Order: sequence, then structure tokens, then C-alpha cells
Amino acid sequence: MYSLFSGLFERILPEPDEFKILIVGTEGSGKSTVLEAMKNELNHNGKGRVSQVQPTAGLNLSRCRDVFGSNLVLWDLGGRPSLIPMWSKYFREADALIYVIDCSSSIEEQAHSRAVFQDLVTQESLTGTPCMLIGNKCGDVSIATTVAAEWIYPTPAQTVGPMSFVHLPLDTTRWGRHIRNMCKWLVTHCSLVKQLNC
Ligand SMILES: Nc1nc2c(ncn2[C@@H]2O[C@H](COP(=O)(O)OP(=O)(O)O)[C@@H](O)[C@H]2O)c(=O)[nH]1
Ligand SMILES: [Mg+2]
Repeated sequence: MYSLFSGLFERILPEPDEFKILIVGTEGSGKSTVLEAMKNELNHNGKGRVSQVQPTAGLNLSRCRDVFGSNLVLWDLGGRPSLIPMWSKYFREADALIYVIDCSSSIEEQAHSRAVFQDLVTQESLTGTPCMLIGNKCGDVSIATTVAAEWIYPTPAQTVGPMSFVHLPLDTTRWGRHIRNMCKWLVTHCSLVKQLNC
């Protein structure tokens, strides 16, 4: 009887939206750590541990169900210089973009990451795509915000859609609330873009 009713409900209730979120950034910025933390918070209610991640060879993929009423597919792409040109293969399918900045890296490394980011936000295939910048590996919120404020300033050729900035504390055990807020923003903006395009 239960399976009869649940089958009926599944037919009546619409499938939740599924949004694909692309996590990019230069090597070692913390993309896989962000993916692990999202998985942990969304699939295990923050009760698991964010395990030590291994360098990403190609792609890490994870699916999270019922995140503020939608399902999320998370793609974490490798950030080695040889892999950066491959990112563009995923742009058209992506519903939103997360770009991770290592705010503790050297001036040269940050300049490289910023150049990669500026190239990305002017891609035609990312037109209108919501974009979230993450200031990572920096305990001082004002330093992370200063870095992001410069980056987020729109360039004339910018194509991406709404932008947001999130600072993540150094201690990954304190990320839970931030991850939830990030997901709320992502789901809200992906839904808005979907409605606008309907
Ligand atoms: N303490 C701390 N370590 C971090 C943080 N984010 C990343 N790491 C460490 O930085 C290294 C590279 O992170 P990883 O997620 O593999 O970077 P990716 O190459 O962008 O995927 C790993 O040793 C992580 O444990 C953070 O916010 N706090
Ligand atoms: Mg990685």
C-alpha cells in the first residue's frame, strides 16, 4: 500500500530542479575541500568529517539532494595550469560557478588566479551564470574582503550574471553555517535565472 501511494505522489509531485555547480580556481586554492565540506554539510547534516583531500587529477563529482528544495550536482575541476583550458567544456552546462581564491598565496599566485578569473567572467558561454567568489585560507575577513572587492568590480566585457562573495574561516569545522548560506544563494539565483529563461 505504501509503495502504491508513494508511487502516486512521485507522479503528482514535480521533480525538484537540479542545478549543476562548477567549482573552479587555481591549484591548491581549496576547491576539493569546499566540495568535501558541501557534501558533509548537505548529505550528513555536518556530522561527518571533512577528510584530507588528495590533489585532483581530473574531476570530482558529487550529488546533493533536497538542498533548499533543489538537487545540486557539484563538479570540482582540477586547477593545474594544464587543466584550466579544459574548464570551458563545462561552462555551457553549468547553472552556477564557484571560484575559490587562496587569499594566503603570494602576490604572483594571486595575480595569476585573478587573470584566470577575469578570463572566465568574460566567456560568452557563461553569459548570465550566477558566480560566487570564495575567499579561502585567510583568517582575517577584512583581508579576504579587500581581495574580493577588487576582483568583483565588473570589467566592461563581463558576461557572468549576479555575483556574491563569501569568506570562509580558516577552521573548516566552522564552515557549516557559511555552506548553508552559500547554497541558499546558489539555489535562489539558479532558480531566478531558470525562471527568466523560461
Ligand atoms: N586550514 C585550511 N586548510 C585548507 C583550507 N582549504 C584548503 N586547505 C588545504 O589546502 C590544501 C589544498 O586544498 P585542496 O582542496 O586540495 O585544493 P584544490 O587543489 O583547489 O582542490 C589541502 O591540504 C587542504 O587541506 C582552509 O580553509 N583551511
Ligand atoms: Mg582538488
